[in-house]
Formats: sequence, structure tokens, C-alpha cells
Amino acid sequence: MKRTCIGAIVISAVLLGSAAAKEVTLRGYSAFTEGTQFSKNFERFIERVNSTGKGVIQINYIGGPRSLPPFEVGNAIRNRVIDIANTPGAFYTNVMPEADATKLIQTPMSEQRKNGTWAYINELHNKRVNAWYLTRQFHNVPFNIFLNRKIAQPDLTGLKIRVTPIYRDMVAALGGTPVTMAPGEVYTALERGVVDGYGWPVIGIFDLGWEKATKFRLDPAFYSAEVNLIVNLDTWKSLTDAQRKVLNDSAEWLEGLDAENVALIAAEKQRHAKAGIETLDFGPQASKKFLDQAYEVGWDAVIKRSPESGPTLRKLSAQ
Ligand code: 173
Repeated sequence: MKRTCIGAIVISAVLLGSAAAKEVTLRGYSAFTEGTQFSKNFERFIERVNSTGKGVIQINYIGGPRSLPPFEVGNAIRNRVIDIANTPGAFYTNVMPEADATKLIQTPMSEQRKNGTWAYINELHNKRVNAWYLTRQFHNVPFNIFLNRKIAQPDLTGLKIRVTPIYRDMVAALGGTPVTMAPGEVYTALERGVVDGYGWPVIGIFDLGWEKATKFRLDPAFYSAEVNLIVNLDTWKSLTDAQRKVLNDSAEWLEGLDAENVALIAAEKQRHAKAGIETLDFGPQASKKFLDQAYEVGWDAVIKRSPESGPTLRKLSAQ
């Protein structure tokens, strides 16, 4: 009896050991077109995981929006159709209404991990998306509204503007008509005059040729881009410490790449000017008013849609 018992323990220990040592492969997806600005660093992350994680963990990159519509990403992660996604929170507000609220939080992830912000946002992801909030990128990249009609003041009355939840409430507050649209539809919509402008981060408009259909950049830039890496929670729980370590180490490395954004933004603004995109700037007073309004409208909307978590997120953002 005793011997059988010990034998069973030894056998299961061996089995567990071999299971732990087995390399696991995750299915990775980006909500942005492969090779473009907001996929690039995720692709570098994958390369790094695949080289540092040999024999431990690998990511199989299934690609961008051609493999799955970007606004489906929340359900795809929740149901484990994919294991890890590179996506703005703005693309999964259908499953997590406050997912785009991080656009109002500009502290780097290193801070957020220390002051409880990351932990709270992770908890919300666990509950609503069945996901682990691995990290967020581009906290130091703001958004602009780009136009192909000239305006004489920061007023969008009569204009149709392509949005995601990032810009929807601000565009409406400025009198514009928000039209929600995935990035892949923007160029054609501009060309056909379906919209008169669009919201987008200050970097990245050249990737899909939008500069050819853009005449103006409305300043100031506002908010803070939030491109998250989220992992299905069952997948995350199934990983060993060693496998999680590979992902965590690479996530931290990825956060460090945000330092590159300062130079990228400066270069991209010059590129706008060279492409004939004129800056519309109504001076410091108007800029201040615009920014105050953007944050006020932004928080009001978050708190209205998420009365329970919105105030906590706002408190955390003020740390
Ligand atoms: O599609 C968007 O305009 C959007 O919401 C977004 C968010 C972060 C980075 C790039 C785009």
C-alpha cells in the first residue's frame, strides 16, 4: 500500500515536471495592421518573447485586422479565440465600458504598478474581459483631430468626424457629429467625403496613406494613447512562473520603448508640415480651454458610463 502510494507520487511528480517543462504557444493578435505604428512595438515584443522564451513560451502571431475585426477583440480575448492581444481599450468598450478611461491617465506604467493604478485596472479587466492587463504602451503619445476643412475656431459644428470612444464625447462637445469607424475604413471615408476629419494619435497617419486626404491638424493634442497588451485570464492562470516571467520581462522592456516616442513625435510633426498638412492653432488661451474641456468631458463620460469604477479611476489618475 505504502509503496504504491509513493510510486503514484513519484509518477505524478514526473508527469507534472514534464508538463511544466513543455513549451507553450500563445495565439497573438494585433488590432492594428501589421507593420504599422501601433503594431510595431508589439511585433518587437513577440520577437523578444520568442527569442528569450525558447523552450518555455512562444507567441504565434496570427496578424492584424484581416484575421479578426478589431472591434471584436474584447470577445475574442474573453472567449480565448486568441490568447494575447495588442489593442486600445477603446476597441473593447463593448465588454468593458471604462476600458478607454486610461486615455485620461498619463503616468508611465512603472508608476502605475507602484501606486495601485495598474492593480485596479487589472482587476477590472479580470472581471469584465476575463483578461490579465499585462501592460499599456504609448502613454506619452497624445491624440489630434485631423481635418480637411478649415475652421476659424475650435468648433466642429457641421462637420462629421471619424471617432472611436477615445474622441467621441469631445467631438460632440465641440459641436461635431461623431461617426465611429475602425481604422481600416478611414481612408475611403475621407476620400468619399463621408467624414470631414478624424481623431488619431499625433503619430501614424502615414502608415495607411491618410496624409493624402488630410489638410489640417487641429492643435493642441490631447489625452494619452493607450495600447494595451491583454492576455486571456484562463491562459494566464495556466502558465507556469517561468512562462509568466518571460512575458513580464518583455512587457517591462516594451514599456521602456515609450522613451522613443518623444523623438518620433517631433519627426512626425515635421513630416506633417512637409506633406502640406497645416497646423490650426488658436493660441494659448484657446488651447487651455480646449484641454480643460477635453478632460472635463472625458471624465464626465467615464463616470456616467461607469458610476462605480469611474470615480476610483479619476482618483487614481490624480496621484
Ligand atoms: O482608432 C483610434 O483612433 C484609436 O482609438 C486609437 C487608440 C490608440 C492608438 C491608436 C488609435
